[in-house]
Amino acid sequence: MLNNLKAQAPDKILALMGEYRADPRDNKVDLGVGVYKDADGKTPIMTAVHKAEKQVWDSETTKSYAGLAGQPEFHAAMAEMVLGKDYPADRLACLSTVGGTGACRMGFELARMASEGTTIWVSDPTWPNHLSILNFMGQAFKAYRYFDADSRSVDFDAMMADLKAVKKGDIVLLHGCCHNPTGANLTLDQWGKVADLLEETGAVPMIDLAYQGFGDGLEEDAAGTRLIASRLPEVLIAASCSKNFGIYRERTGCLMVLGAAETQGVTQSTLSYLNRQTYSFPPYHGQALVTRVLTDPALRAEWEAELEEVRTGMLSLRKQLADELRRLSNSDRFDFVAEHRGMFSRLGATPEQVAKMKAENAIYMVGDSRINIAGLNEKSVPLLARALIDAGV
Ligand code: PLP
Ligand code: TYF
Repeated sequence: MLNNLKAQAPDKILALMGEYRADPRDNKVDLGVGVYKDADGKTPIMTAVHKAEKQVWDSETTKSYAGLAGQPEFHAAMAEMVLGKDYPADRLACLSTVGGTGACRMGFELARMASEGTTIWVSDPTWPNHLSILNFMGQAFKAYRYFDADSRSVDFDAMMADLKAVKKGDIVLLHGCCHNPTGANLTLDQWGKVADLLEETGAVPMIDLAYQGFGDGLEEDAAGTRLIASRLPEVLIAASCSKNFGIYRERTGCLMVLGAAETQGVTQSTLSYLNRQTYSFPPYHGQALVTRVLTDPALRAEWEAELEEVRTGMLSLRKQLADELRRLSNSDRFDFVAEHRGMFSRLGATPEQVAKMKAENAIYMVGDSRINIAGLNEKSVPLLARALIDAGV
């Protein structure tokens, strides 16, 4: 039986992580996998999260099974964070999932059950896992143009032109903020135009929100999602807690589904069913941590301050890199680095240039020239800038 299996191509981002670890050079710079790192290259446990963890440890009296769909208090806290205090609870169904990846997967599964023959529209480019999951599911999908390679910004006209072809019941997958892999994002005005188009066509938005708090701020990063949620009758939101709470390995995420109040009950039971068919109960620990952090005022304030530090730290690295590249290139062609938001920027280097920087400068970035800004520090910014210019980017 097992000899029927074919080797699967490894995840390129995770493979790069392994390659970096094996590199003996001590000047190496890791700009690969999307994990936040401080100036010392560490991925710390946030102090508010650590305190919440102690509280959970002190107060927890059982490890018996908990909710199949997850914990209602986690759902309420997440809904409030993502949708705002006045979110429509009577129209909302929630599912705790195995990370944001699990939320994406369950969202795709729900779409497939609810909308026969649906096509899922994804940005070109998008997070490679979206594509690999859709391929694995045998789910039909199409790409819409998103990124203008010359300006390294959103090609909004092209995006809208492609999305004109969506049909009623199709799903349009949007990155809520901090687009992965490009770093280029929609303005609020553009979100409004996307909402108009979705209203006209009857397509259903699905928003992947994996970096809330990493772009312009916790509230600001939810603005596009909230606009869509206020305008469209049905919306899917796949939220991840991995980055903004720094709890990557706890595998914590939430799929939120907004619909008519009459469909809320069946939607909620379908979500529970999806968890049950896949792994039964979702991981509990991360939900408990996030709930405590979001609902305890002191922990919340501490977490928000820490998250803000992470966000502004990445912004100042962006500015430093853009300034350095402006100086070295004697041009403004790298100014987009300071315009982009979130952990990532796609720099526009060719695969050959990316390989050259890895070989000659020990700088690791994803093959499409996506860099993780948080992998930089004050010392490595000038090294990257120099390497980019020397490689002819
Ligand atoms: N969606 C996007 C766009 C991502 O970049 C990520 C990765 O971090 C995720 C979803 C989900 O991450 P996780 O499953 O670790 O929560
Ligand atoms: O894009 C990234 O780097 C993050 C982390 O299979 C990640 O989203 C990368 C690959 C993967 C899962 C998570």
